[in-house]
Amino acid sequence: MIYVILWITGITGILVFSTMIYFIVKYRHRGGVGAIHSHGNNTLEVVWTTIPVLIFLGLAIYGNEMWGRMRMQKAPADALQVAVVGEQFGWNVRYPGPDGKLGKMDSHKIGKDNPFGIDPNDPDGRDDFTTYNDLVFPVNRPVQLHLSSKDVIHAFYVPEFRLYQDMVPGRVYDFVWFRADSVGSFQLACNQLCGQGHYKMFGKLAVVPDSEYEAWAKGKAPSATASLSSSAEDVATVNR
Ligand SMILES: [Cu+2]
Repeated sequence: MIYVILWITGITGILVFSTMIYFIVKYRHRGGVGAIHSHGNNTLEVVWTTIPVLIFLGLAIYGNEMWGRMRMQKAPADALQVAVVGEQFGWNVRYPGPDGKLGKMDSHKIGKDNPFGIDPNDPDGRDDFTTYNDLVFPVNRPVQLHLSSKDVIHAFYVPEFRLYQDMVPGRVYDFVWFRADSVGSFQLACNQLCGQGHYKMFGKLAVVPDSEYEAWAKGKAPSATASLSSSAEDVATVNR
């Protein structure tokens, strides 16, 4: 799409600038030649309005089609499932435990005390663990994200991944997935102006070899949000 747009704008630019230079030379000031007064030309106005409208409409339909196709590409079945929930001003992150299954998220259950909207009785979630502003991903392994927000609109943005997705409260976005192909340290930035602390809303993000990821995950205690406690009070202390 970028190349299509580059061609259209490139050709338009060349045509416009050639015409402009031609006119500048042809209608330059010469002694004894008076200026012509023009009140415009309705036919020309209609033509040069209609053409861009059609081009923009075409690009919008084309872009929507491409976006639809991108979203149709489902994450591979072995993708690591990770939930990320934005809040003012930080990132709640939830990883599956040894069973490899992430507790189901329900946007209706998301609240101050339950940022992930997890049902405490869901057995898949019992061994999940959580972090705050700390993300570790294994290299060369697909990662499927479950994105949401607790309060206002935030956006998951990692420029190096070419990955950007707004997170609107009340919705869980689970079509975003990626495969990082080299190790490194990156920053997860919030890309929606979400309040006074927006500037400091960033997460530490590391892409590491698989074994290093496994060791890191093993060292994390299971989140008690997923434990037997269903009292909101207990859940709150755990997620802080
Ligand atoms: Cu934010």
